[in-house]
Amino acid sequence: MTDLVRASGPVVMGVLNVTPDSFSDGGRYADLDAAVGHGVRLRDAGAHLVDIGGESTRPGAERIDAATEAERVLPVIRELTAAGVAVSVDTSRARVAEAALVAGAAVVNDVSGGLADPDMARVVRDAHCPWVLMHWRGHSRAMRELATYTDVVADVRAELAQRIDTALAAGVAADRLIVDPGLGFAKTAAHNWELSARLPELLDLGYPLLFGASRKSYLGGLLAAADGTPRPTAQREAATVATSVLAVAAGAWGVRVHDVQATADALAVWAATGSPRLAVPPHDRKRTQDDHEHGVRR
Ligand code: PMM
Repeated sequence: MTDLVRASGPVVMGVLNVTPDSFSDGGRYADLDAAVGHGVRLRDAGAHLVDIGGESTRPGAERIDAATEAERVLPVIRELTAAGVAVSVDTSRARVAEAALVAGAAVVNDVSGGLADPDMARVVRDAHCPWVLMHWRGHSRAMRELATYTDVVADVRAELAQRIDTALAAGVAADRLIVDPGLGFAKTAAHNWELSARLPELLDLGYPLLFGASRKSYLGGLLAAADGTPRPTAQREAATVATSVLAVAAGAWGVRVHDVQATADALAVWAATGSPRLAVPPHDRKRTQDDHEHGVRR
């Protein structure tokens, strides 16, 4: 596989959740053939990586054991890699990651950024594979109470810097690391918008940045009906595409999305227009932040 971490163009990661309860595509791909078929379609639609997860990280979700998680993801990883599809495993368990790498996964996508399992750094170091370190403060059941920050961007940046330092101290090579702000993980809608508006401050860490906004509930809240009913998950695609283009234009390395075709098409338009970059002067970033705090939609 070419070196994805150093890829210059935006990387599109397609989501393949093999869980019975994932919030957006829950249960639909639990059957092996259906999951493999969907993974191949994601690749054909333009996904550089298909991200396979066996445990729901939905806020409030119950945990499953490692054996169940492995049973869900390993057959799908084996079949997809045999079909030539590049795969990442979405897990925060070292045991599952290790088995997934043996089964053919090329990347570990760890929503806990190494915090959930102290053995993860060893697994990643020995495999010399890319490791997505997402910003995380606790398992799904607890994350709502953990959404308190002094300045969400500065705090997420500092906590990601700690995760990077821990990984490097464990012997993981710097050029294997990718960071992710972890939208929706111990974050309110206002936190997610502020992180989106101030991505350059996270890019300043000097690592490739993965952005995962696809279909998340803060988009449902933004697009809520007049009576406050959130926009249903399946109707958040245009908003997802907008987040993808804006994140990439701000300098993100990649985006993690459910509808790969829609985002790949939008990124093709962005590339054909000369891959324009957003340049947000600091005073404008501050204004965006203030607007969010006062509920102004820009
Ligand atoms: N979000 C989810 C799961 N895994 N991984 C990364 N790196 N970044 C994310 O934002 C992220 C993730 C939750 O969303 P899903 O249920 O649609 O997979």
